[in-house]
Amino acid sequence: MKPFKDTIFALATQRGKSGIAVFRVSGKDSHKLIKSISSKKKFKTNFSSLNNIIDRKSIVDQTLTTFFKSPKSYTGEDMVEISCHGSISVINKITKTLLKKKIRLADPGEFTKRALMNDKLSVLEAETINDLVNAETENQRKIAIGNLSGNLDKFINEISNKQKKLLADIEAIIDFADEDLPKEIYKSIKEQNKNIYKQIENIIKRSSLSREIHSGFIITIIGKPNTGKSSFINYINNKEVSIVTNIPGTTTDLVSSTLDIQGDKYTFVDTAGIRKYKNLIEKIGIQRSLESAERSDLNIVFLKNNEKKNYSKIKSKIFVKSKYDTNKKKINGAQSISSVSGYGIKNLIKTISSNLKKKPISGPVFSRERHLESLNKSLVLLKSIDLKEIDLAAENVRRSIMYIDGINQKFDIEKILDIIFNDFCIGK
Ligand SMILES: Nc1nc2c(ncn2[C@@H]2O[C@H](COP(=O)(O)OP(=O)(O)OP(=O)(O)O)[C@@H](O)[C@H]2O)c(=O)[nH]1
Ligand SMILES: [Mg+2]
Repeated sequence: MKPFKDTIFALATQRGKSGIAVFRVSGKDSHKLIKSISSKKKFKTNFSSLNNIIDRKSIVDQTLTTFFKSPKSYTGEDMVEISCHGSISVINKITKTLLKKKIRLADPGEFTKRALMNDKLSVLEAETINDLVNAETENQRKIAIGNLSGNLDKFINEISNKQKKLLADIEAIIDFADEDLPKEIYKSIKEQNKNIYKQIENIIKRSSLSREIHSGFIITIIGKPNTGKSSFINYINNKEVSIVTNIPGTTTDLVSSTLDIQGDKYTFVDTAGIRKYKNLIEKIGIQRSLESAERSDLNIVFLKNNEKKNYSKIKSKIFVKSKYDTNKKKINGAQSISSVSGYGIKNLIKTISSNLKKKPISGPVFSRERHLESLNKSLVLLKSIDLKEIDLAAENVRRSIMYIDGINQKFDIEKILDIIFNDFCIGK
């Protein structure tokens, strides 16, 4: 473990009024520090106890304090967690009390960085923790918690070991060219290579799908003025997101709202719609509607009558006619809804999600650009391997190993020599 010089602290919970708030302290002075500001003078390791935080002999707050002894803590260092009452004044006072002790405020992610440096977490696990903290929907959470169990590292190590075996076999051809090598070795090398790059291809495919889960789907609402676009947005959000009036042209700018529908993230964008404009505000609003429609995954077009042909240039769309409660006349190819009675809205949501929903993803996925770039580079190298140019083939495998190992940052080319002699029976 590499010891860090200073001791850091941070509020681990959101700043604001809440039942409790939690402070974290990490570093070699944690134990000394907590004793110097506590009513308790002895802290049993990894045990929570009732403890008054004291500043200049007066009680700041009654807390639950836990001391974690290195290396059995999140960061691997000595750590303290203080669960205090969650008021702004308590949070401020404890912050001041801690700052007087010459420990410093932690940088963003510094606890996890220390955990990483102290080998409590792998690079991939540290990245996943961030995904878990930022997960907004059920599917994002599922992916992050699945990845936290170390299965990304397992995947990388498995691919890396297969690549090293492949390299060992290729190097055997180079090093022992004059000796009797089994004829099947060329076939075996090709098969091994194909097996590796297929695995990489699959995980890249799965990971791209997971990125959609991360960023979610964008759905833009367009249509003539007064067709009930904003009322629909307010109905599904169950609150006044957009202004609704009977004046045509009420909505002028884009109004976004995000919903979790069956575990997926959907961002609905209410717009001014697409129509003739009378002034500059309307012109800009309509321009923005078109831009939003262009970048969205699905567009919902609210119809007044049967003006479907006006929207022939709009990609992936479904048509809707609202106000069913007052006008039951249906339009062919459009779903009827009402934002007053709720008629047809469940069905419309079903249509939207079945249009967009991808198969649920199982198994490890890589969510970061850094990972996907390395996987892609490694894939290109492996696919280019030609055993007629054996030296170049070996070099390509070596470089592809570098990219794969770079994902969880361990690179040990020496191991390959061991594999040649342990795993391959030369001279037999
Ligand atoms: N009865 C009934 N009235 C509705 C329904 N949806 C909207 N309205 C009314 O229709 C009028 C226009 O509704 P909005 O939701 O503002 O329509 P919009 O398409 O957003 O209009 P713009 O923003 O002007 O483009 C308002 O008076 C709403 O109360 C509905 O389902 N039933
Ligand atoms: Mg509107």
